[in-house]
Parts: sequence; C-alpha cells; structure tokens
Amino acid sequence: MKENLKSVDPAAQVLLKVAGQKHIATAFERAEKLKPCPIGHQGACCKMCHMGPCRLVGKEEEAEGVCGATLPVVTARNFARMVAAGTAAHSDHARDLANTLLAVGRGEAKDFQVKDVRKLNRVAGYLGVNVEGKTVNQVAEEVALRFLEQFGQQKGELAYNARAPKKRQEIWKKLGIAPRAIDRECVEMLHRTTMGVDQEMENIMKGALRAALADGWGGSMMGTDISDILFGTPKPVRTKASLDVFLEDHVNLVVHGHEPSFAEMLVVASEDKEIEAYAKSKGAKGVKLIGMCCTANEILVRHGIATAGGFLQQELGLLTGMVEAMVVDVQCIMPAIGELAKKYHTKIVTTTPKGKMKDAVHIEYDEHHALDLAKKVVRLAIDNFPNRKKEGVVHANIKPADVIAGFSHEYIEYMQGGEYRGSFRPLNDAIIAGRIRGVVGLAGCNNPRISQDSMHNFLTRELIKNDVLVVQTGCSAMASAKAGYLTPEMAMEQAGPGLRQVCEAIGIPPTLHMGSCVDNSRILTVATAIAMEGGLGDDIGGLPAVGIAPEWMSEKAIAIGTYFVASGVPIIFGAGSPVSASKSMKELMEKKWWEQLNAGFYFEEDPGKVLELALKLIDAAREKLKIRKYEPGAFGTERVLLDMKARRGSFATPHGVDV
Ligand code: XCC
Repeated sequence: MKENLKSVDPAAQVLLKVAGQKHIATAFERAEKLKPCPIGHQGACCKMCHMGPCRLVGKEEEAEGVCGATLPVVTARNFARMVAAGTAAHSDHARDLANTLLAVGRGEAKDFQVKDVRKLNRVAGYLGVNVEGKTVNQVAEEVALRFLEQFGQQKGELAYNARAPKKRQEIWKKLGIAPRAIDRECVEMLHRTTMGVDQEMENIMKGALRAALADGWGGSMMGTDISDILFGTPKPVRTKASLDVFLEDHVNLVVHGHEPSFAEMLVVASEDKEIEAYAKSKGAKGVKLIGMCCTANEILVRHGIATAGGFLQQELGLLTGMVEAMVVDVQCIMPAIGELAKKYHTKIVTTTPKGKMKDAVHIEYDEHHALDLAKKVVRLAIDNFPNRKKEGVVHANIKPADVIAGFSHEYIEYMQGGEYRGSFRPLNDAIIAGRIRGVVGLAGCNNPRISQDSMHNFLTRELIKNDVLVVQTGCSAMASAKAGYLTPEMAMEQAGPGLRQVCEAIGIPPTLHMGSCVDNSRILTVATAIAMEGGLGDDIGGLPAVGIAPEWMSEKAIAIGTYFVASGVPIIFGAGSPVSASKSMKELMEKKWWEQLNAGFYFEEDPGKVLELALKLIDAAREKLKIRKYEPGAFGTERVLLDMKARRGSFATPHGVDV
C-alpha cells in the first residue's frame, strides 16, 4: 500500500495535483497543516461545563477534572455524545422520510407514490398495521403515523426491536438497553452526560448502547424501509464511478449529502424532455446528474446514477471546473466547498432549513411541490452552463470503473432461490462448509489523515482473497466502486476459490454494495436472516461476521459501530481511537462487552493488523459454532485461478495500476 500518497485513487491524485498548481487548499492539505488536538483526539478533554475545559491527558485513570469527573467518565461521556449525535443524524433523516410517506398517504405529495407495495405491506406487518380492505395510501398513512410515534412514544419499546433474534432481544432486556423511543434515547444521553449526572463509566456506556440501538433498529432501519417503500427496493444496477464522470458537453449537476427524496425528483427532472430542450437551448447536450457521498449511494442503487465518489471527493469534483451546480442536503458537506465554488462558476444550492451555507443559493425543498422545485434547481444549473470557463476544465483522464450495485436484503434472499424458494440456505451452507470463511461489513468514511481509500481497498482485496464475503455501504462502497471491485469480473479474479465458487453459482460479485450509511440496517436484517435460517446458532452474536470502518471520521460511524456491537457483531475501527486515554474504556469495550453482548469494539490503525484481527475473530466464531475449520484452498484449484488470469490478462485494477 502506498501510504505516502494522499489518495490511492488515480483520478483524485490528478485533481490533487491541479489543486497544488492552482494553490487551492483542500481537506488533504488542511489535515496536514492542522494536526489533531492530542487531548481531544484521545477523548481526554472535558468541556461539558464552563469550569473547564479540563484536560486529563497523560494522567492515570483516577485523574480528575474540576468537578471530580475521572478519565474513564470523561472519555465515556465524550463517546456517548458522539453516539447520540450520530443517532440523531440518521434518525432525523428518517423523520423527514416518515413525513414524506405521510404526505404521500394523504395524497398531499403528488409527485411521489408508493413504489414498493410489497415492502409497504411487509413493514405494516412489523408495525402491527392491518392492511386488510385498505388502499395502498391508507396503509401508507397508517404506517407513517406509526413510524412517527417511534420518535416520541412515552411507553413501551421500539417496534423494530422485535425484528432482532429472540436471543438478542433477551440480552437487551437483561442489560436494560432495549431502546424505547428514538428522541428519548438521544435526549436522555445528552442529559446523562451533562455536568453532574451519570458518574459511572459502564452505566454511561450502557446508555450509549441503547442510544445506538435506537439508530440501528430505529432511525436507520426506518430510513431504509421508507426509502424502499417510496423509491423502490434496490436490485442490481450497472453504472460508473470516478471523478471523471463529468461530461464536458453536458450540464453537470451534483447531488451531495444523504437524503434521497429531493434527489429522486432531480432524477426525474434531469430526464424531463422540456428540461433537455432547455439545456440544448443553452448549448449543452443535456443534463448529467451525478451523485456524491450517500445521496449518491441512494440514487446509484435505485437508478444506476453515476457517482463521483465519497466524502473526500467533494472539493476535488469542483476542481474539474465542470460542475454547474452542487445541490446539498444534510451531513458530510464540507463548509469549505462554499469558498472553493466561488473560485469557479459553480453554484452551491442548499435545500433544507437545517443546513444553510454562506453565499449559497437557498432553494428550500418541500415534498408537496417536489418536482417543480427540482426543475427550478436543474434550470438554475442549466442557466449557469454558459458561465463555465472552457480553459479551466480539467479531466483526470482515468477511465471510470464499471459498477454493479444494489444488493438489498430482499435481493440477496431472491438471488438464493428466486421468487419461489428465496432463502438464506445456500449462503449458510457455504459458510458451514467453509467455502465462505465469514462475512465482513466494510463501511464508513474517508478521513484525510489516511491515504484516501487505501485501507478500504486493501481490506476488500485481502478479505475476498481469504474467502470472506464483503458487504459494503457508504464511502467504503464508493472506494470499491472507483477501484473497480464491484463487478463480478474484476473481483472474481481476486476472490479465494471457495468464495468464487459460491459467487459463480449464485451469480454475484464477492463484494456487495448494499447502499448508503443508513442502509447498514440492511446488514442487521441480513445477519438476522442468517441467524434465523439455522445451522449458525440462533443469534447475530456468534456469527462468523465482523464490521470494519477503517477510515472513519464521523460521529455517525461511531453510532453505527456501537449498534453493531450491541447487536452482536464485533467491530474494528481504524483512524485512531477516541477513547484511547482510558484503559478502563478499552477493557470494557474489548473484553467486558464480549461477556455481555458477545462482541467487542476495537480500534486498530495498522491495516495488516485490522485484517489479522478480523480473520481471527471470524475463525474463533467458526470454532465456537463447531463448524468446519476454514482451510485456504480447500475448494477450487489453482488451475481455475490460472485459467482466469490467462483469460483476463492481469490482476490489475481497471486503472492499470496496482493500488
Ligand atoms: Fe459521511 Fe455517508 Fe462517513 Fe461517507 S461514510 S463520510 S458519514 S457519507 Ni457514512
């Protein structure tokens, strides 16, 4: 791995060079200049009140702040607040979607409709909504109201808790961490971590586990389900990924952020005949809609819209000089793009009252007039096309990679037996036999403190080589998309022989793009289905499965990691530990959580060690399940590999470089 490079993505390298030549700073340079605060980085800074901030760095566990809060309490409080913020982000996204579903059910959002009635009915079942004799819209309205209750209900537990395996639900009950209501868990976490409330590290972290579960089995799962109901449940689509997806003769309109509703309408508007004619009247051949970050993932897995990549591509995309407008919604939008856009003709369009930006054009999205607003935004981009400075246009000249994406829970079930006999049996059997060693959920962000995509790409390659099925979301999926790892052809050449046999039989790549970051909830439901299928225990905890976020940076990633551990999946994060100041926290998360949850939370920065730990955890789970010991090369032969190599010519990525 070339760690000295700021990015292993060759197109990003070209644009970074351009930034250097033009003396334009990006997050990559800012990260170099601005070293992380060593105290906050380890979780040892307490700023919960104004007696401090108290910096407890370099001291033993009993070090105290002015109020007497010890290092373990301080790190736990900081961590728990990250979880609450992450949960709030995913769940507020889900609340907006629930309101859109309600408006659709009431016939007030005419531009949307229920696209997946089967999923609506399935979800109605989970929520106890009777569908008999009701119209689709009536069911949609009731489901939406039931969803909205989940945020503020004062009694009982989240309805979706019941979707977890029974054994897991019992663990949550026993520990007192079954989430009750989404807003309640976030509010309680903020209350408990304010000055002078919860003084016990382990208890604070129990609160964090509960708040995180309100994300995974609450906000995120709701977000995924409502998006599927309204916009369609993903099934495999083909598209392209690269910073080079911008077209010189088209109006390039980028959607960036996380929420799918407005982006869905932008897909419709950009394909509208009148809009196309308008684009032509301004000298362009048409409108090219391009995704970025998780909004990209949402429209990629449903419509095959090309992506320019993840979080760290947002500034680089603007540096091509070809972006007429970048429409942003919420989360992971760098404030820096406002200033950067001013150096070009690019217009930044903010669309929500929750997220405004200085100097941006604000066109507020409203689901009641969605298509009209989308057309307004597309027209704004078209009007800006003549302002593009031809001499400033930069092409990375790296061929965009082919991508196959859109592996929802439903599709994974379908592909293992079709409409008639869909199940998880073939996958379970392959794991039991040792053809598939285990499953890794590779997820999370990019972080400019790590060579962009280097850990995502390294782990993807190594895991599939070791017969581990990789499921991906978020910016991690983007890293694989850009590197060409999301095609059966490319990745199959690199997959271990056992995994390859299974993928060939079912017809899937060994690396499955499952969607955006809220779609990590799909991994929870797939893990539940695997546990319920039989032969691999009766809980998510204990499956030969691991989650990894090697280049994380967001509070949302922390919430996700924590809900996976609470659900029984061990988690490894790279990019440094926000709790490394406290030995007791490490002890709790790496050891005690195993006793309580059958999973642990690890921080490990070395890519080789992350891989080693993941494989070790998978093999230990296999041993505990008493299933066949994994033997490399037990299935298939080297011959097959050599044949494939001869057929394809090389093992290199489509960029022709060994990244
Ligand atoms: Fe943001 Fe979802 Fe992280 Fe990427 S992976 S940097 S959170 S876009 Ni969610």
